[in-house]
Amino acid sequence: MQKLHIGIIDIVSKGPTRALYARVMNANLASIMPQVLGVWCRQLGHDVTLVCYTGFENLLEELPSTLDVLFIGAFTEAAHTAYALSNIFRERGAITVLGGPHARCYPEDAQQYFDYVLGFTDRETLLDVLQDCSQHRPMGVHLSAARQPRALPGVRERWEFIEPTLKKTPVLKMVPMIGSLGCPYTCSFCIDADVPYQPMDFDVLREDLRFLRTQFRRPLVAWHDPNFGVRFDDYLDMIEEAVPPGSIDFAAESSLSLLSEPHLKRLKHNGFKALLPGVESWFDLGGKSKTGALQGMDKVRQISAHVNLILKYVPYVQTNFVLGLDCDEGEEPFELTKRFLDLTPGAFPGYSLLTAFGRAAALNLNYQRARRVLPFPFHFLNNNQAMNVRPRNYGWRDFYDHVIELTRYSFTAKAIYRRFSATQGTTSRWLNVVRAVSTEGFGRLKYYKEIRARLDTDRQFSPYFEQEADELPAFYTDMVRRDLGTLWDRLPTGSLNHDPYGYLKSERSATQLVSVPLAPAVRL
Ligand code: B12
Ligand code: SF4
Repeated sequence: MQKLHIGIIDIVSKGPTRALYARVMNANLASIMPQVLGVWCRQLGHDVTLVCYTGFENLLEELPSTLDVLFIGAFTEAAHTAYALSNIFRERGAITVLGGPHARCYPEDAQQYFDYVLGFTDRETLLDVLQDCSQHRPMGVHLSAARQPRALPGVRERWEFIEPTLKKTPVLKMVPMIGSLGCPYTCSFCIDADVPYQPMDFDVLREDLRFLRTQFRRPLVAWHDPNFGVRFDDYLDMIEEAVPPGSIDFAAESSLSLLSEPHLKRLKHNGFKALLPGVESWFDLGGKSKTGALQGMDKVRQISAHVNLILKYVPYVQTNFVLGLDCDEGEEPFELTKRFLDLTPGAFPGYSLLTAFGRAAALNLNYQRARRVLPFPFHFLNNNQAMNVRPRNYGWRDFYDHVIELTRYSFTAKAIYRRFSATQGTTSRWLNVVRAVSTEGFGRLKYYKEIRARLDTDRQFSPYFEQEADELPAFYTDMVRRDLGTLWDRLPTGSLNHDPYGYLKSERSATQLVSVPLAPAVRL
């Protein structure tokens, strides 16, 4: 194969920004797969330029103007940024390829704007693309490996891409690692519910941890595993064999069911500084949090006691909740979350508005069948700027009133102070304060209030939310225009809109699927 000039963009910012928080945090959101592709492409003898787009770069200057192929990794919230970039680089003669969460969730939409759209991607999938390497327009080709790759290049091999990315952030430098793919649990709302669990190569992980200690005085590793610690002892044995206890700081997403007290002791001993367990709901998903059939206030008490126990061992804990689930009704779920905050002042609450990300989960077919999916542009699908599923048990005004009240309660001066006092460690304490007073706490409260006010005052809002009109309120179009900056002019015609029922339409010919209940189960 001839030597190709390959560009890779890892989009972690929807558009240009100057925000201080973005300067500190965005490079820490870098994804693993774009770096993996960079390693594989170089191993195949190609010339690679990788840019992690944090919102501060001029991509047209940083990437060569004569690329043969451009790979873009994007979340759905960055789909329009990716579409505009594809448009620009296609005009310059490049073949464009999209991968990442957006490609997995909305392939049929992305195919209109890319030559290739990739689902699961292994070395062979990459080879197929590079060998074919031709224009597929107007509809791109959708390719996916049969399963997740068995192995991925580790930190040492990805270092040539990790190092320049981390140079972009002045203080906190998180190295992305992954110890497993898939998950043995099958929570029906999750993109990994059908993906078999597989550990990555322990020898590579061990070597990577040792290597990191040669690069930093005290490295900080963010595990990107969907559920870290499923084979708990194997992973902790590996860490203990690799490095002296506590010489590396770790952050991970783990389900509560994995965080028993003996496990917490071992995590503390080995430098785990941040954990992000999912609570999701007080009325469902008990399997994930090991609360079984417990519901309501009983579940609040049990989870609160568990999270307070975690906080004794791990300084930073974020508990994740989904707002607007079908099992929720009335003010009780919101009130229960407030009681949880009272009982667990040290935990930072992460709230997500229920969002159906296209093909992410079979459960989304149920929402589509019930015609409950709204066509909010991808730009707003990041779990907070829009909720694209009409709530089953709430009117929109009522729902936003509850969300506003809960957000306000979570970030009052009193709540911030209580969180500060109940948290150990300077970094954890101040990180909680910064998150509360920046876009995440105060920022979202202001935004939700604006949405709620417009439901009463903006004549375009209510009909759109009630699915009586398709016309996107100008408020949202203006926001995309502002956020995309100069990329707005390069958006392909019609690409602001997508078919929110694309998944259902493509599945219609297949056997009628049975309704998927919101209950987790464990696959052996
Ligand atoms: C780790 C993780 C994070 C980490 C790291 C993010 C990152 N930049 O990688 C953190 C905590 C920072 C994070 C943040 C967010 N996340 Co997140 N996250 C995950 C998680 C748990 C694992 C993803 C992962 O790395 N898997 C391992 C990789 C190797 O596997 P994979 O993702 O399946 O990728 C395969 C293919 O897609 C492909 N591929 C992947 N990338 C690329 C890139 C290219 C160029 C190519 C060709 C191929 C390719 O190859 C891989 C191997 O087959 C998933 C949930 C899950 N269970 O998957 C959610 C998930 C990806 N996150 C999600 C969301 C919504 C977010 C946030 C918007 C949340 C928020 N409100 O802040 C932010 C956005 C951050 C950003 N813009 O970068 C959604 C994405 C939905 C969507 N369609 O956009 C998911 C699916 C969870 C969900 N709600 O269902 N997240
Ligand atoms: S525990 Fe459930 S939500 Fe978490 S990664 Fe596994 S399947 Fe997904």
